[in-house]
Amino acid sequence: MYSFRPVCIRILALSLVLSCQILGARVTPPAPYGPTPSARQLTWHDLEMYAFIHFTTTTYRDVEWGYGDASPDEFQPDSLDCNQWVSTLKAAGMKGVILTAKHHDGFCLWPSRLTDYSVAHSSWQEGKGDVVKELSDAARRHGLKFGLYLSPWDRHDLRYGTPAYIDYYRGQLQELLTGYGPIFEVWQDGANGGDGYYGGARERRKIDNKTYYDWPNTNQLIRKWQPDACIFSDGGPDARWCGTESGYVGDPNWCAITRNNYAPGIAKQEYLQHGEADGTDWVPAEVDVSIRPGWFYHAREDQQVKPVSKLMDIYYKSVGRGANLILNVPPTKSGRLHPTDVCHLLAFGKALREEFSQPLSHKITRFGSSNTRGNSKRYSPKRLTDGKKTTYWATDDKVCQASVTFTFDKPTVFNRFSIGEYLPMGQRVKAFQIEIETSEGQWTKIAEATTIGHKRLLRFPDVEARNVRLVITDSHACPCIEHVEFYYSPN
Ligand code: FUL
Repeated sequence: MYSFRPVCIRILALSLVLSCQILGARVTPPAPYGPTPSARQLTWHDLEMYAFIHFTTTTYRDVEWGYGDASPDEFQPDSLDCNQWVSTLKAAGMKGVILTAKHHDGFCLWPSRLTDYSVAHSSWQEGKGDVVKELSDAARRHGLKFGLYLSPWDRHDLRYGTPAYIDYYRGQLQELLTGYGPIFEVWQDGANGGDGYYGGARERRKIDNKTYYDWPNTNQLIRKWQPDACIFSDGGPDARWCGTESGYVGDPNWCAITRNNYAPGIAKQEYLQHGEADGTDWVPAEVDVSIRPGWFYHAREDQQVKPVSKLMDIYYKSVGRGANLILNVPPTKSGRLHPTDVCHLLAFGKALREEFSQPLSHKITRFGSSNTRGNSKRYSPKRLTDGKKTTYWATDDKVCQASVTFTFDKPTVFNRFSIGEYLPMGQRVKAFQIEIETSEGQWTKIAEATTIGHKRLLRFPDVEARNVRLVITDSHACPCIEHVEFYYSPN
């Protein structure tokens, strides 16, 4: 007798096998190349841009590095308004804010129980003020992440240079990292100028950058108190200095370095600007730059606030080269941001929104590729524009040169391009270019670049084309590209 059930089961099994193949379940993912980011670093990459706030007694002395002898009473922000800071920063597109809780002058912006050199010993708000609390609360209210800078160099404290100071520094970190909610980044400055007040000694103190601070143990404590915080310094461990304070990271920019050669104060600038293609550790670059010439507010610099065009240039040379950008905005003596800084920041936010306001990938009707991993849908070039952070276009192993052709529904004008690698597979691409097909059927290069990493942004004059090609010209291993986007910017 004809049995219907086994046939059904066979058909079911066959269609399961077929759909598995079509969906690419059988195709193995590429192997990661080199070091890869931790979960906390992946979250950090997505922040892209946040602000720095430099504020302390130094603001009132009109200098950059306070000597450490200012009286706590000199700190008098009579109209402190952290809400104004944060709402301005948010409108500028910042995703977080990092405060100098203590700069080199040693004055603490929170009521530390471990020193009498703090807001608690100032006549400001009768010793009841706490800038760390005000800013962390304001940041959270506006949905911005909060981070802290605690200067290792302390020109005020008598203990500086002795082992007792390290206990003090760690005790301060504990107060800050356990008392103010989640912290996304801890900033360790490598600057160490030597001379200072040091409890009245007024002398030059030299420490050995490599051994004095015992960073490995301090960093373990930071991990204990704030496991999700990224630690920034000249050598990481999580994010590195970009080797300059002028507002750019090198090109190429590799996320890897060989970490053990660097620590706060131990930096090779040229090396940190580019990272190392074959570095052993994932330590991506952060670009620190101020909106003014100095890090602290000086009225004499009111005419030198960076204009939007310069801020945009910095953005393309930091975020647009796969780094994060930390833009410093120093409050004035009153405790508010200066109107010029506010005006430039708001205009910058508007310009950024305009820059990326017209994405065009939804107009792409056809995707072709010279190679797709295992011919699988899972790694298809369509993944480049699906808006998902977990999918990517990949090629077969050993295919390190490959292209994707995008066909728009009609000839389309664009002048910006964004591309990002799928970072859990490491940083792979060394060089790529964008080409358009001319009306004569020729392919012409319109832009080229080196590394990609989290994001690469390209600006070029308007071009019009229906067929556009992304060509990966060189890669350490088969490329794994997470997104591409085309934009038309009116700017
Ligand atoms: C430098 C410091 O010396 C500056 O004052 C500022 O804090 C800057 C962000 O880092 O190394």
